[in-house]
Amino acid sequence: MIQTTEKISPYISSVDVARILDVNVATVKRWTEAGKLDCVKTAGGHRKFLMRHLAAFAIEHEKYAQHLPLIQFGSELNLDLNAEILRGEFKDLVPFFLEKAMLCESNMIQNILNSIYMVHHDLLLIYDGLLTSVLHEIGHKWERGELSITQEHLASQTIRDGIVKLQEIVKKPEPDEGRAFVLTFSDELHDIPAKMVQHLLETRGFQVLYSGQRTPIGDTVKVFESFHPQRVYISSVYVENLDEAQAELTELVDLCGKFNADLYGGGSGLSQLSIPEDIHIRQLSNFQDVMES
Ligand code: B12
Repeated sequence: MIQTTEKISPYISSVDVARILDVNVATVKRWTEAGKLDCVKTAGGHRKFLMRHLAAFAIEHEKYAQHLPLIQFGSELNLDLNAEILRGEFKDLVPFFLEKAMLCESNMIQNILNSIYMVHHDLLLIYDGLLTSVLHEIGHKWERGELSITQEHLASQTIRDGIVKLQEIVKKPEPDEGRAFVLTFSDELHDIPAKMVQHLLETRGFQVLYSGQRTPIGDTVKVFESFHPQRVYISSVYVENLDEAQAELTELVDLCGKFNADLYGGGSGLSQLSIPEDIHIRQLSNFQDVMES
């Protein structure tokens, strides 16, 4: 686990690239000049590399793949899936990931999530790009009767566990941006989007209290009194009882007003509720919005 709170640069120097690929620095220079190995140039003219540059090179030059943390898919190094990870486009990876999630192959799930993070340093790509698609695909398959309820549970729990483990490896800055409270309504079982919101806010430097599924809003007053969140994020995917959810939203708006907290909301459940114009709730439609909120 990475414990440090310092910012770690994702850039790798030519010397380190040479060490990783077990060649000399002159070779690295030659490859970049020949356009075989991509890089970025600093203002001072130095070559810097990202993991994805190295991985793209290794996919073209298989001999070097052994030096890099490309994913071993079962007994083979599936270069097509590795290439998708590099490009950050997950067409074939989505069904593969879903199958592995249903089989609870948590090591594979973790390897994929960690690799995407290592290559791109971008959690949005994982949350908006991969996991939302996989979870929607679970929903479609379930609707078409292609998945049993148990299979759906297995897959969603494996994915949720994967997010929790990813939280352990992604370094967080000092929590000096303020305090945020992430919650769902009292009839909500879908807590995966809220978990992603928690993680994204932590990487932005917020100290986050996350109360997860089924939070009775009337009961949160003590949290407001002791934690004094400056921001509250409500995630609502499915509303079981419209009147109750509407009443809880009103309660939450009142609490935020009383304790001077900004209220943000997201999820398809919220769109079923009526939100009068004078209510101050900023509606967010995806995780990119959370990063920009
Ligand atoms: C996993 C899952 C479950 C798991 C949840 C596990 C868990 N720990 O979260 C379990 C098995 C418990 C479950 C239960 C149920 N589920 Co369910 N579930 C799903 C599934 C497959 C994925 C949900 C998910 O995490 N999606 C990923 C998120 C990221 O996607 P999203 O919700 O579309 O969110 C997007 C935006 O809305 C936004 N967003 C969402 N939340 C937030 C929050 C913030 C703050 C922000 C900024 C943005 C944001 O970001 C996302 C990206 O664009 C969906 C299928 C689907 N289409 O999503 C069904 C789905 C949501 N479930 C559904 C149903 C019907 C149920 C049950 C009623 C089933 C039943 N008969 O018991 C119960 C509901 C229980 C309850 N009271 O909540 C329906 C809801 C249909 C509807 N809206 O009327 C769906 C759509 C499946 C379907 N196709 O029919 N479910």
